[in-house]
Amino acid sequence: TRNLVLILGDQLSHSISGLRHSDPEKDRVLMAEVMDEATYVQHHKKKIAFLFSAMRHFAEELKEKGWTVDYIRLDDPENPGNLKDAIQTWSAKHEPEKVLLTEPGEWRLAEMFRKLNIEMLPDDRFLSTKAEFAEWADGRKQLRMEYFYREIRRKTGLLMDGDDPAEGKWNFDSENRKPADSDLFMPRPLEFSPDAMTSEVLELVAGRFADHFGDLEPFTLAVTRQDALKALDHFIETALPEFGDYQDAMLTDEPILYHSLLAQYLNCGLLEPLEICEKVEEAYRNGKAPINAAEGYIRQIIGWREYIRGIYWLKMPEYVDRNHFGHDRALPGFYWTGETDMQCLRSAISQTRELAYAHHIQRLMVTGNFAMLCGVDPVEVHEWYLAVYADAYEWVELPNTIGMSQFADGGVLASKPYAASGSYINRMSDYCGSCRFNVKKRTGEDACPFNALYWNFLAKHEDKLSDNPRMGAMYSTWKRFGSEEQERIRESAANFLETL
Ligand code: FAD
Ligand code: DLZ
Repeated sequence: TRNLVLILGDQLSHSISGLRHSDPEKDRVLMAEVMDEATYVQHHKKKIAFLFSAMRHFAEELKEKGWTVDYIRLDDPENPGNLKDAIQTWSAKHEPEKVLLTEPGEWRLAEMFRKLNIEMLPDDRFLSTKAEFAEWADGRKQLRMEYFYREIRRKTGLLMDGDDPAEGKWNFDSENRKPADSDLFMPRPLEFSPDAMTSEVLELVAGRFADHFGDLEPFTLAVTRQDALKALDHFIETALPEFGDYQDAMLTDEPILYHSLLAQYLNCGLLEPLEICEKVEEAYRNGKAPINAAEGYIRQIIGWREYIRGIYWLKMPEYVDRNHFGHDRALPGFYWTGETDMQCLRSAISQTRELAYAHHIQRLMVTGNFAMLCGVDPVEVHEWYLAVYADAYEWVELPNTIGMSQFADGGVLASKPYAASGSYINRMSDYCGSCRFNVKKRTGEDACPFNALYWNFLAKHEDKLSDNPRMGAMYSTWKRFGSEEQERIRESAANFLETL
């Protein structure tokens, strides 16, 4: 053997650099299902099953293309348990000239491979490199996604008419904040029946990970590129046109609304960012989707996703320890059970347990917002998000959690905390109508807890937030409450926090 090429669970792309730099005639591929990766946080059962099945299908595709693949299954008696031992044992077996891989998406693994002196090739499945992001960030006072995004629009030519953005504006977000009504004709994502290989994985996961969070079945995710492409086409045809309008909306009985459910395919390599965006642009150019939908969608992928990755590599390893507000409360137990009387949290957490999915506003403005208002330790919040979503990998989850949702980085990523009271949730959802708490009330036992928690949070962190020009109006309102109402709010919040 010349080279031993390691392919990780989130590197399931035929065009990945590790394979491009190798030769099926001379090199062999190593893939391993290992307990360490499956348990370093308690990943959702569906996430583990999804990834193991996608890995097995990918290994088969590689073999069909002529590669020699050593695939170590979790239940293989020789399973080494972790990636380091897998490399060392398989290197001893085959004595390759060198071991190589595409750099991993996570600091922890990158450090481990660096220490082993293994050759790492850049991961070019992104539209910008780490170095380009660092260069863009260098010397800027503020790192705002919007400006980075415009550069990628120019670089890729996506939604550009010559030098100008399509329809004269870079960003149509102001049109994308409509609440939604339940609709019998709402599109549904494509569902895929488990084949024999997936069924075998489901049995394995049921046996080995019974104590992990989440429902394993029904299992309807795609596990091959071919099926992920079908899911992409289906989204573009059925949901993209409304994606923009209802991007921020939440409904109890509609966990997915007009979202694409594509992040898990994109993040493990079954789909590529540019091919998704090109298809979305094509739908727009053919009159099948309006600009606010196409621009809004493309911005999530070439803007937010790339920007988040840039922040991760720019700020790690210290970023994970950021705790701007000094929050130290334990994560409430109901994040694992959904058992709470707050309808919004119950709904978002229950669907997370069932589907390993919640959409962005549920993650940001329900579970994330609540954790920040309660003062939960950001590391506990981070480990929860990393575990419970099928699309979660640290490079994308961590900045979204630490930066965007908890403001624990003190404003590297967001210009102000995404803190909101019950009235935001009421405006954007149908949760409050069926909730035991009254969203209109600020204090008292039956008041929506988000309300007192919100004002209590602002009051508590006045020293850190009141200078922020975007927070000024809220602090003026707080002052207008007067000291008696302020005291009632503090007491209501304290009473509620006692119950957690
Ligand atoms: P859609 O709503 O259809 O959006 C389209 C695509 O845009 C997504 O598939 C995703 O690739 C990309 N995207 C959208 N928003 C973001 C964002 N903020 N950051 C990066 N990419 C984005 N996304 C992950 O992929 N993995 C995570 O682990 C993750 N953790 C998050 C944690 C928190 C606290 C928050 C607030 C957000 C997190 N996100 C994460 C971002 C976003 O919520 C998900 O990408 C999205 O909900 C995935 O569902 P979808 O594919 O239906 O997305
Ligand atoms: C997330 C994950 C899981 C659950 N299991 C494996 C595995 O058994 N083998 C593997 O190679 N990769 C796995 N992964 C993905 C890795 O943890 C991933 O490469 C890092 O999270 C880097 O993004």
